Amino acid sequence: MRIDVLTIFPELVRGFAGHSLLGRAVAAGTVDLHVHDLRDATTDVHRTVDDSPFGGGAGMVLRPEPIVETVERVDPPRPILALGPAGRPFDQGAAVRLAGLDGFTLLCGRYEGIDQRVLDHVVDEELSIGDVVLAGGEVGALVVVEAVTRLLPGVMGNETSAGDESFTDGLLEYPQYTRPAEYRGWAVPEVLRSGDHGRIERWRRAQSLRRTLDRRPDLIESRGGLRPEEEALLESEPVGDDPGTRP
Ligand code: JCQ
Repeated sequence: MRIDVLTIFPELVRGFAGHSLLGRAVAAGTVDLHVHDLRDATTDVHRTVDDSPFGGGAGMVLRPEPIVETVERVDPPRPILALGPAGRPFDQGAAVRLAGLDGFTLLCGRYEGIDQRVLDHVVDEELSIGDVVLAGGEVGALVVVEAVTRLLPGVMGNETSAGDESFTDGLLEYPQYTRPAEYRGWAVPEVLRSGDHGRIERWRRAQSLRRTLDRRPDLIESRGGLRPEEEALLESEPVGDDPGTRP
């Protein structure tokens, strides 16, 4: 998969991409990452990428020329996606769709925004990583790169684990534990050490449902509420309070 990133902080993006899972995927050639410095397409001595907004107001706007000229010179893979708070929400479904492409391009905005003509005529879609305002699109672009590349065949050590986790069936993940079985008086739930795989499966499902009801009722709502067998499971498998929701 080819991923191009257009940014004024190329070293930030390259630095992140050199590490961990993504670093190995790039080294192995599974991910062909091209990072472009928008300043390389400027012509003035100060390599200026921004200017003040028409109509007045605070802050600076990314100029169209460095972006459009970078796109023309590089001919990066489509779609071209711009990161910003006004974008369509990026979620696991969007990550799965992008993971099915041969490539795509991420444009990182900075300052108060990107000249709207770039968004109208060059960018295919705007993406938001959440209802929060960042100083620039770079961290958002890295969120997209990591969420997509970890889904590619051969990127995760465990080929099966990418599917069996939060959001893939619309519920949050159940709690996980590892050794030691007791630490500072905090015991791992007995059921997980019982060896009874049916019981473990039911406990985990009940935990996922309980957590999602408590923390993300919107996710339960969007899958159309609890099914009758899920109601029954929560009745028969008391899971107690969710400590993750304490203030
Ligand atoms: C990304 N959620 C928030 C900030 C303007 C497009 O122009 C702008 C981009 C940014 C940086 O991105 C975000 C963001 N997803 O803040 C302002």
